[in-house]
Amino acid sequence: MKQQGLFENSTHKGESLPLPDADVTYYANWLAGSEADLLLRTLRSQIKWQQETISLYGKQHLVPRLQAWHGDPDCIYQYSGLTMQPQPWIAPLLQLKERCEAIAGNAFNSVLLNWYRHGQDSMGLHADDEPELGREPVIASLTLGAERPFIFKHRTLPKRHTLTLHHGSLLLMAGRTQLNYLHGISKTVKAVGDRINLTFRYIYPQE
Ligand SMILES: O=C(O)CCC(=O)C(=O)O
Ligand SMILES: [Mn+2]
Repeated sequence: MKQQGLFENSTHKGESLPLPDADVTYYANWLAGSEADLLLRTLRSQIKWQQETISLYGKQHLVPRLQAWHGDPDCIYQYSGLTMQPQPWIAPLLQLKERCEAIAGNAFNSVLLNWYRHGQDSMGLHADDEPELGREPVIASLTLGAERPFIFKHRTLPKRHTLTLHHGSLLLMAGRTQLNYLHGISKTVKAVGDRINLTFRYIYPQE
């Protein structure tokens, strides 16, 4: 018998990815093309995009993409020595948050936005496993714009899986995905357009 995934009750058709020790569901056409186009234009202009500097092994590096962090006022997110204070919700983000909550069956209180301006913008392999996300976080990841390969790499097994994330698609990562896999977006020399990714998250307040 097929195992019941966390997200199978949705009216959208999701595809469960063949990843052992993980729970990942992909909705290729979560948003209609016209809606995704409008959102891409809206977010390019309405978000206060910033290029952060992070410190790695004592050296300062510009993050190879633009970012923004929005959420409830107490949602402070820390990674790579950066402390991100949330910008308030704006209407398009709040509406998306509610739709992600409905399909994921999980509450979100924050969203990280990444704008990959061209093929030289990227995100190194990592897991979303910071303590404030809890042990088995549910993360809803919306892609707008250019298609880029999204890589999953198992932490201990020789298992890699690459998925091309479509304009308007939603990727839900849950269960033990972050414990067992790293994920990322590589640079490419191909001429690719820009891409915005939004990851809705639930941040637990830290003492
Ligand atoms: O751009 C993506 O699809 C991935 C973004 C991501 O992994 C993150 O924001 O933690
Ligand atoms: Mn991530």
